[in-house]
Amino acid sequence: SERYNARDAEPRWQRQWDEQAIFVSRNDDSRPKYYVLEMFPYPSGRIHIGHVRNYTLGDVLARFMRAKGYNVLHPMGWDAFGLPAENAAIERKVAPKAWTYDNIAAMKKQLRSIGLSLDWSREFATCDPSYYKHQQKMFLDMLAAGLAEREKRKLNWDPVDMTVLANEQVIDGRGWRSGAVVEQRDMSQWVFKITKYAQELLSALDGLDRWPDKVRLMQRNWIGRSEGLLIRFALDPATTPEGESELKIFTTRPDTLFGAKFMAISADHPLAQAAAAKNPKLAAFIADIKKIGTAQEIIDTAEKQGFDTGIRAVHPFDPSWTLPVYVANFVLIEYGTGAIFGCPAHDQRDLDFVNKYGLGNTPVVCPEGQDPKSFVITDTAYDGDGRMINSRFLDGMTIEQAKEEVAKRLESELRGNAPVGERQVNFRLRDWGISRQRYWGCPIPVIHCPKCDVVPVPDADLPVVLPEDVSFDRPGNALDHHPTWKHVTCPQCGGKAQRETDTMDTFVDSSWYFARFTDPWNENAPTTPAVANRMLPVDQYIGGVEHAILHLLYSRFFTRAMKATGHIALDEPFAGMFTQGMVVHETYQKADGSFVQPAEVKIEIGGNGRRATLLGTGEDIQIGPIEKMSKSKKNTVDPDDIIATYGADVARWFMLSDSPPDRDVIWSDERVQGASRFVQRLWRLVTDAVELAKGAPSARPASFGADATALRKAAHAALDKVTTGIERLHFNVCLAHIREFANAFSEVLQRPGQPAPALAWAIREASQILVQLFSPMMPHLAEECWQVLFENGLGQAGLVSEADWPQIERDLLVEDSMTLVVQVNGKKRGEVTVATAAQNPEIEAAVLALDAVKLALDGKPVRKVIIVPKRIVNVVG
Ligand code: ANZ
Ligand code: ZN
Repeated sequence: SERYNARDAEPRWQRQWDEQAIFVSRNDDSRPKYYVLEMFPYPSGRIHIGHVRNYTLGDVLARFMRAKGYNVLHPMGWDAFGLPAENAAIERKVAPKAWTYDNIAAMKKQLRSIGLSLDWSREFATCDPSYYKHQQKMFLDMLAAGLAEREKRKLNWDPVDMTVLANEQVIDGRGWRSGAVVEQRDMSQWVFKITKYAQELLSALDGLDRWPDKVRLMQRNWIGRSEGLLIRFALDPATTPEGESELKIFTTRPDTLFGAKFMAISADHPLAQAAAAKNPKLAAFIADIKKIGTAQEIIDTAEKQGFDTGIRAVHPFDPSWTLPVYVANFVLIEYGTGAIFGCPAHDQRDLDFVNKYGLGNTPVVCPEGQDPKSFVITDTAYDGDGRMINSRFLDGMTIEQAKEEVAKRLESELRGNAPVGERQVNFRLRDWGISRQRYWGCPIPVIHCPKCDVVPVPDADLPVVLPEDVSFDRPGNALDHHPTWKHVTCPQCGGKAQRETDTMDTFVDSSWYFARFTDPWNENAPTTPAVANRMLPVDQYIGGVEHAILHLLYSRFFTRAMKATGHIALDEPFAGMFTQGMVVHETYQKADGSFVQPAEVKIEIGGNGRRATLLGTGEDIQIGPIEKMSKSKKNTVDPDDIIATYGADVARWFMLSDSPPDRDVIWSDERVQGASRFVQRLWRLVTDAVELAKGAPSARPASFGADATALRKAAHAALDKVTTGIERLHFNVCLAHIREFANAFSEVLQRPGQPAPALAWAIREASQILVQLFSPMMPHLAEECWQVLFENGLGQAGLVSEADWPQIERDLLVEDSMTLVVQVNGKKRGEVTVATAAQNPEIEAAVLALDAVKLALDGKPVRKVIIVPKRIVNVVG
């Protein structure tokens, strides 16, 4: 038969799916719903291979669930705001809007060529005014509900991108996009009150049992709940600036109070400011350490530095005991009270600090089994379990008992009218700052009036549309530079006023797009609650683990905010979450260190392993480590090239084979070629089967011979395993079962002679099952095969993409043989396979006939044979 021609078949089937609109999901469909969503792409200009993996994973599930009879929602759109569009405008003088929509058109064409079962009728881009109009409305709803606020605070300023960044977007003290060292600035900005939901966002993680544990753990850590005690330390008046009398600290280790050696406050603490007013050296120190970023990583790795303010604090359990108060660079203003007491023996930062300033340490927790007298701390703090020592009334207690005792005593002790200690729960999570000083984003719909302050844009004036006549001839925010856009009259007093020129963080756009997909046609509201509540949550969300914190946490918050403002009636947007691995590739380098693309390299496998040379020149190429595909390392492959050369089905099959979907997959040309050969093999297999099964009876035979039964068993076993494999997203395992079944099937087909009618019927059944099994992974090939079956009177009319998933005949899954371990005198000597129905005398005979058993008995008589049903046979000699 002829070779399967993907280049001809793939576009043909894609057109047919489109014309028949089979992947369009209707909101009035009464079947149970299943919502599959992959993280929507940023329209950078080209689909990369990671997208192909991401969307293929979702597509397999979507196609499978459709075959299982669900009303599948599988939409696609564009996360279209963001900085690259502005950079393109600056570098190439193209308008951000034109650049973005051109990219969308190009990428949409690429996505179509992958053969995804997407409902394009719901497509939108977040930069469409018809989308962001609703986002602006929700912002105003949140403002009214106290979930959005204007706040003045220290902000992460990215000096290269000239914008504010959220804490989440500062990685190792640098902007996540620009890589520039982030500066701290005092600015007013808009925040979403995500902290109002801190506890709820934390508690609800327990219920997300179809999320990866590691993602839940990352969110837990990010939210960072800790239980502790707020303690008011009195300050010695003789040492303290006017107007200050106490220092409030937050501690999670009140048990270690008797090990305290110093107090430390943040450079931004009011007490530090007060002390610096009269102390120029301290002021200089403060200015110096403020240059460092507030990112946790920077603080953790920077050398500990402090400056003694001269102020002395009084120990809460001993009025004659005072502690020096330092300004220190490792205390954050944003956390707790911006002040701590330091217990060096049990906290590494504190220990590094005292070792530098010679303040000493006293251990107060002694590990079980250690002699307190010989327990000394030098360079490593002890943060483990143990009993209290050197701690007066706490001595001998466990840490937990001591914490409780200290809390109780300080809670009941009053100074002024207030207790000295107060239990408190603290969260690391900060409110989400959303103001960005950028043009290409969703305008924040408020107006600043000199008389009325902040005035919301009236609903009737939404959307606040981005102007298109902007210029990027100077750095900063093009919206702010626009000659007229920001000048408006105040909706309240009619006086002169100015629009807010900040736009929203693009993470806002992606925090609710999944909800918009449920009814993107609603012009009057972000969602149609009845529809959204029925179609949500997303049953399976798929995307990269790089979004484990930012996007997933924001979406969980935003869903709650939408609930609070009446747009939706659920809390959790994503019932199932799957984080896929990356596509990685070897790197190739010339002798001068420059990287070359895989397509330029020829690999030969010789006696000394693999050798690489440059195509054309033949110059030696160094094969480097396997790394994430990146432009700089030139180890990328272009999906367009792969699809043009091999077809989409091969790319899809390759993406799913070898590695579990949550692990990295190594791109390998050899294996892609292997996938390509497998496509041809399947095609041949089906066309061969058609020839042999042509005369098959249409009615199911009353009985099947051994050969027909064996084939049917193989087909239904594969069906069973692939079904559960897809349900569990174990796609690589499914592929292995399909290969195994294809092998067994082709053996049957190679037998000489024309098959008897019952076997012919079984061959037809097996062909149908096989084609359906691989149809979620290789849908084009499957359509082509399905059509051939139908044209030869062996299959069903219509598209395989619309066929019901085959029914498993459970009777055929029963194993008819079993394998038992054979032991002689308790030692394993081999295995025996017998019929499941075999009786003990039969099993015994089979075992004693084994050479390995005779050898082990070495002529000794058999005294007894013990049979553990279905598992072990032990021969005692
Ligand atoms: C005394 C102490 C003794 C502490 C000890 C720890 C160990 P988590 O668990 O993350 O909540 N801390 C409090 N506020 C701080 C701030 N603004 N900047 C830097 N550090 C701060 O951490 C709570 C602990 O971190 C607190 O408990 C405090 O140090 C420190 F053996 O108090 B601890
Ligand atoms: Zn006004």
